[in-house]
Parts: sequence; structure tokens; C-alpha cells
Amino acid sequence: MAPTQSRTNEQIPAEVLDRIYSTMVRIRRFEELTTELFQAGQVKGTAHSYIGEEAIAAGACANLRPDDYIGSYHRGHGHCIAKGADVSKMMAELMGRETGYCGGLGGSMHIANMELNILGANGIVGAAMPLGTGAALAVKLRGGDQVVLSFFGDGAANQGIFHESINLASVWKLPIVFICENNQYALSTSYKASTSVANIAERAVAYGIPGQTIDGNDSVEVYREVGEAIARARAGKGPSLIEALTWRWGQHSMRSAIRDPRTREEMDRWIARDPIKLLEERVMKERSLPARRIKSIQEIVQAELDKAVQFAKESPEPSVEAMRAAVYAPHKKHEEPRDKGTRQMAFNDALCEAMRQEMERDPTVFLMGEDVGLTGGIFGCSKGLIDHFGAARVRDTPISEAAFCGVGVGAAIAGMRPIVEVQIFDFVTLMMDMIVNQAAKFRYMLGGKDKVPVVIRGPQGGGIRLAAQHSQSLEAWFTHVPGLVVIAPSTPYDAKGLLIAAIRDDNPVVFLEHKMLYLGSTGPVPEAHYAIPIGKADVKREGTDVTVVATQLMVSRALGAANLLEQEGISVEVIDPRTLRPLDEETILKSVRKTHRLVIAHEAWKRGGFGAELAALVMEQAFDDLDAPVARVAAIDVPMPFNDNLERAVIPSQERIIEGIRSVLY
Ligand SMILES: Cc1ncc(C[n+]2csc(CCOP(=O)(O)OP(=O)(O)O)c2C)c(N)n1
Ligand SMILES: [Mg+2]
Repeated sequence: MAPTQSRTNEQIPAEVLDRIYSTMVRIRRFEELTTELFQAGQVKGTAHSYIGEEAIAAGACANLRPDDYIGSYHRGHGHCIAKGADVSKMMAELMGRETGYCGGLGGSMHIANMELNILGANGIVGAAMPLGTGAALAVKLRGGDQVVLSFFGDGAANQGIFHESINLASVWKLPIVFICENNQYALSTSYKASTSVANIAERAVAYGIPGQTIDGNDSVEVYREVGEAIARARAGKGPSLIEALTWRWGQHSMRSAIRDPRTREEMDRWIARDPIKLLEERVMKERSLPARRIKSIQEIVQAELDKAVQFAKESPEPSVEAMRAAVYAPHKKHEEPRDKGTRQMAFNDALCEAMRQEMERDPTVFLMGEDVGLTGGIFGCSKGLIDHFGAARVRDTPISEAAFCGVGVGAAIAGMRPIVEVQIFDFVTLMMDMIVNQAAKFRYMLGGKDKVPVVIRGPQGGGIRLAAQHSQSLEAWFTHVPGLVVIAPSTPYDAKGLLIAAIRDDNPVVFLEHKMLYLGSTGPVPEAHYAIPIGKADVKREGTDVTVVATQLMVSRALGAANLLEQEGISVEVIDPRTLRPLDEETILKSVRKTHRLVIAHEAWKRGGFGAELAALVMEQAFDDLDAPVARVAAIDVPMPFNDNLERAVIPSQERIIEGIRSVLY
């Protein structure tokens, strides 16, 4: 682990040394105060001290322009400070105050600030890497020359997302530098015991990029080496991996009181190489900074931090109203066209037209996913788009769901409007962290500022014998999560108008398309650009005896059932919520108050399904209006079988919907 010597003796301007030194002292003092405040119960939860590792953030970020980006991780205070964050707003955030960077909703582990292009610390190990990669893609698509520094720990280098992100960044030659802060332990686990190579930088070879291990306690070496990698990235030559060897002086976190496996001898050896002392010795020897300047930096920083602590302590607590308002960016207002016209179109063509028109209208919209480019998607939803817009905006991705979804989220945070196609929605399991922990929470954790305008769309559902891993209906996973919009259209007209609304929305949207609709559904679709308001249900058929709330493929089956029952004099109202979150509760309740009976039909499993939520809504708000218990028609509670007769038995049929309707009538 012998730290390498600086490769160049070229003088570094005094102004840069001054900046690096000031940053290191600011970080050190910030962390010392945070520890005191944590022990006094004023900083709550947890915080991860960066003491001992200051040279990396300070040296690396001294190369950055204000418009460059950084992505950080749980040990992130140092990165924010080095990128220019205001220590008062940071301290206020650590104390959970309204004046903090995130209004008290994020805390130590989630500080982000898009005015400074800080993409955020992150509570999920490794998760910031694809977000940074996404920001780098945004830069490249805009033709800019900013760079992204993506900081992470040695533990993160064993996450799949590390490998996927670096591969993707390399394949797309993105302007990003991956900086592994190897403090040699992930909590209590030594990297030597958990990593397949002696030096993490060796892994760069696998991705065809430069990789190098440097002394992370030597701020000058960090400044120089990261500077070279940044220059390379800015020049369009792609990413690099830098491993900076270092040591954390404290416990894993301020909260943790675990047995520390590190030896006293190791500890002493590293503490003797205090990065601040090393730079002090150097500037004294080189006479590049006078002793009185060193002293004055320490005094200035102390005064600044005393003020920061006072500011934080005096700041108000955040309000419940502000917390509630932080979850969603307001949805845009849209008017549906009065006339659907006569042009007939298939469901997948309607989706394709929505994407084409939005990409024409807005240069920040782009599509990525597996086989969306040359092939136009396996269900033809992006057919021909590559011919209109080129391979940069209609991007074929590696089979790296977590990474390209995270890249979509990162690009959205950095100002683009990506559409991420999930080839078959069952594969969304591999994207869950990016959707649920990252996209859904980003705006909220920033205190309700900023937006994440990404659409994650693709086919779900059964009907074409693809069995248990390619046929599920998973909407309930997403409707459960505050911060996500969930849309599930049932007609080509709705598909186009809702996809346009989803692309224009400033929130992450999960957009579910049913495979059987691609194959079977045609209908009138206006040529004009139009958007259907998010959160507005559609009464597909009016009736007076019973309300059926149906989604996706079940809408046409419910309509078929309604037509048959009409012959018996039973009048069925069919409602398609279209948007499942936010839900148009009013339209559903109004209908139930009229018909007094409710049947819910969806293809997903009944247990824990979206229908349970609808039934609870009606029970809570319209119990007195009901003349019969609510009935749910849903899939049999088994994974989707391969055999066609069995598959037909599992998915609700028109007959089963009719039975459901009869069950509430008699
Ligand atoms: C995906 C995930 N797994 C586990 C954790 C719990 N955890 C938080 S930090 C940490 C160790 C991370 O080590 P490393 O990446 O080396 O960073 P360091 O703490 O050493 O700076 C663990 C296991 C988590 N937050 N996220
Ligand atoms: Mg570590």
C-alpha cells in the first residue's frame, strides 16, 4: 500500500495551494464541530466524518469549474465543501433545519444542491455512480465541456452498479472521472478481504480506460493526477478511474460504536500522514505560502464555522406543509382535444408518434434502452426514430438495466428529459434502486426543489406465453411509492396523450404499457400534439347500475362485459383511471355514489394489488353509498404459467368480469 510519489515537480500556483489548504481546514473543522454537535444531540440520525480523507475532495475539486458536476456518497461533507457549498446551509441541514440545503428533509447523507451542480451525497452505496454518468451524458448530448467527478468508497467498487456505470461511461466516452476513496475498509470489512484485485484501479483495464492508484493523503498529487484525468475528459477522451489510498480517522459513522478491526499500528501510521500537516510541511519547505497566511486561514475558517453553527441553531424547524409540498413538482395543465378524429392507429404506433413529436418539439428529450435504436424496440414502439434523430438521441444501451435507468435519472436531474425503455417490465427489478430510492426521492430530499423529469416506460402483462418472468403486472409496486407518477393507458388515444404528458411532467413517471394492447389495439388518434392531464380518469362508458373500474387490458374486457349485460337490462359504467398515481378519486367516488356498486378489474394479483387500494378508498369515503361489498376481479394468485390454457385461466376474462358484476348485483 506504499503511496506513490508525485510524478511531476512542476510548481503549483500559490493561489491553488491556498485554496486546497483552506478547503482541507474547512472540512476538518466542519467535521470536528459536527462530531461535537452529534455528541450533544444537536446533529441527529447519523453523519460520516471525512477527517483523514480531506486531501482527496480538496485536491480533486480544486481543478473544477463552477459549472462542473460532482456526485458523492454517504461520506459526503468534504465533497460538498470542496465544491463550494456554504457551510452555514450545510450545518443547518445537518441539524434538520428549514434553512438547510434540503430544508431539513435530506440531512447529512443526502445533501445535494443543483445550483452548485452537486448531484448529491447518497445513502445507497454505489448509487451516485450512474447518476454522475447520467450528468456526463447530459453534458455530451448538449455538446458542453463540463466534467463530472464521481466519488465513492472502496466498498462501492464491489457493487454491480460500479461495473455497469464504468462500462457504460467508457462505451459512450463520457466526460467523467471515477474517484475511489479507498480508506481500506467498508464499515468493518477490509477491502483486501472483499476485493478480487490488489488495487481497485486495476479494474480500469476491464473497461478500456486509464486506471491509477495514487496517494490520497497528498493533496498536491491528487490535484495533479485528477487534473490530468479531468483534462482528458474535457477533451472528449472519456472516463478514467483513480483510486486514492487514504484512511478515515474515526469510526465508520458518528453513530456507530462497533468493534474497529483496524490495528493501532496502522492507525498511527496513517495519522502521522495527516493530509493537512503534509501540505503545511510542503508549503513551508517550498515557501509557497507564508506561515502567517496558514494561521489566518485557520482563524477565518474558525470564525466562518462559529457563524455556521450559530446560524443553524437559530434556524427554524421545517413545517409539515413544506414537507408535504416537497414530494411532487406541480403537474402541467393540459386540455384534451374535443375530437379524436378518424385516423386509426395501433397502440405502439401511437406511443412512437408521441415520442417523435416530443423529440421534435424539445431537444432535451431522448430515448434509451435495449434495442430501441436500430431495431426500433422489440415491440416496434420506437420504429424509425433513429432515422429522424440519430443514434445519440435514440440510444441502444448495454444490458445494464440499473445503470441505464440511473443514467436516465442523472440526465434528468442535470436538465434533460430522458425516456428509458424497459424491454419487458419484469426486468424493472434490476432498476428498483434507481426508481424507488433515487428518482422518487431526489426532489423531496432536496426540500422540494429541482425536478426529475424521466419517463420509465415499457410493456407489462401476460397473454403471449412468455411465462413467469416476462408477464407480470407490477403497478402496485410503484403506486405504493410517494414521488412516483404511475400511468397505465388502455387505448391508442390515451397512450399518445398520456405519454406526451409524462414526457412534459417534471416528476419521474412509470409508464406501463400492456403487451396485448401493442398487438391488438387500434383506435382513433389525432395527429396533433396533445397531452392528457395527469391524474384524470376517463369514463369509458356511462351506466347507472354498477361501476367497473378497470385498467389496461381489462378496460376492453369490461366494456365487452357491459355490452353483453346491457342486453339483460343491466347498465354498467366503466371507468379507466388511466393515471394510477395520482388517482382521480373524485371521478371514481362520484360514480360509486351514483351506482352504489363497485367492481374492480385488473390483471395483477389480487393480494396486495392496486384494487385493494381502490376498495379501501371507496370503503373509507363512500361506505354509506355502497349497496353491496366491493368485488375484485384479478389474476389467480400464481406466477404466470407457460401453458396457454393455464395462462388464459389466470388472466381475468370477460366472463369473470361478468361474474364479478353479477356478484354485486344479486
Ligand atoms: C446498498 C447499500 N448496502 C449497504 C449499506 C450500509 N453501508 C453504509 S456505508 C457502508 C460501507 C461503505 O464502505 P465504503 O464504500 O468503503 O465507504 P466508506 O464508508 O468506507 O467511506 C455500508 C455497508 C448501504 N448504505 N447501502
Ligand atoms: Mg471504505
